[in-house]
Amino acid sequence: MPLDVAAIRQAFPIFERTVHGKRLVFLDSAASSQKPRAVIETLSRVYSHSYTNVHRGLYTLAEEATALYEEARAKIAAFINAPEPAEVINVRNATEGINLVAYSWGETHIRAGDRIVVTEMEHHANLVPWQQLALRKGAALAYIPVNDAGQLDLTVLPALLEDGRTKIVACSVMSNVLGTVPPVKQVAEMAHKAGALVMMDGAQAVPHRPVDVQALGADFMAFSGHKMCGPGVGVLWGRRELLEAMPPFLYGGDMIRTVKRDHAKWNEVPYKFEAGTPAIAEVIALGAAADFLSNIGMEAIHTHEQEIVAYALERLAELPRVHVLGPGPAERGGVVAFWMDGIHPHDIAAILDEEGICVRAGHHCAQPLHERFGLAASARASFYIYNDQDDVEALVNALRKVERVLGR
Ligand code: C6P
Repeated sequence: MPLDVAAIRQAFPIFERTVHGKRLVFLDSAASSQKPRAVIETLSRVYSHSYTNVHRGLYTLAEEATALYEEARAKIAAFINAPEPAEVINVRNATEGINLVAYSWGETHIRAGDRIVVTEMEHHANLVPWQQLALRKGAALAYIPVNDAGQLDLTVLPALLEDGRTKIVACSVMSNVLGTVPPVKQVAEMAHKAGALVMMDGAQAVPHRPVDVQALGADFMAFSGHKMCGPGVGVLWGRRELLEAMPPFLYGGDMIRTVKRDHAKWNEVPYKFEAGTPAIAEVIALGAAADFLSNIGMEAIHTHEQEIVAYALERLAELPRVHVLGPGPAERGGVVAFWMDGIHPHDIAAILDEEGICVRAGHHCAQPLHERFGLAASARASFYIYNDQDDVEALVNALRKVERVLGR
């Protein structure tokens, strides 16, 4: 194992507790990760020592808080290799980041007759904003399909791009259900040749593997702080020239340069897109989360998750009633969604909970994808830096109990 999981677990206070008298086996980091002491302490330190509003006060404390907030922006920019911190916009969550693009860029660039391309594996957050934009504008919405192995079928893309009607392609860097890591770089190259932009959803990728927005050729990338050991905030990154040309998404304080009775002028990026008081302490703590992950090493985290997911797939194959969605270990991140013959995923989750194991059950905000596989729901185990083979062992043993209790 490339990570010292025992030492990492020590850094997370939550693992000191038990659930139903059992060791906590947390397999739901794809929904939201746990928080290390470094992040919790940063939040506490900011609130007890350095908290004020930012970009407003002229006193020492306000300057300190502003500096910490902007330092965090720079850390987050470095984490995804953004060319400059000003391209990083602090938002509530990945969902808000994508909505920002769909409203701001979308309202000004999408016209009747244009086409927006999404994929069948998108989370609702990178699907519904585009679907609704298409409906508002009278544009077409087209899907890149997912094949039976859970991979994107890119053979349809040239035809969707060649007529020049496609203006943006919305594509996840990693599926939250299949775990699939599609060839987004290739998607971006194809889209750019046809004059289209790419909105990459990095919510499941940025916390788990090195993500370089420049190397991937992204135009926009949204991700969630709460899935990468940070607090409940999100990030939108966009190329500066695009952000400069986009109108604000929300109006109010801080995003403004001058306001007259009948018109207003906007602040520069990124402030133009950060209307109102941001989640100051949380953003600063997200900077601490980026430091925490960088110190472990994103490459090592990725290798660790590949090893653990390969082991999980091998062990789950021992269970005849379990059917795993998605591709083999080489093409997926640390997410394993599955269904069991004749057993509802909610019942699986309930029995696993009795064993102290947290998994998610439902459609995971990816209903069209579940429909594609003829399912209403699935159970999902997702892995992170604090999981090891013992957790997989616990999962497999608990699934045997599910079979004993509920199998007919
Ligand atoms: N997926 C899951 O359990 P927010 O909630 O806005 O921070 O992230 C939305 C989001 C966007 N894209 C992908 C690929 C995601 O997985 C998520 C969040 C969680 O799978 C909660 S639904």
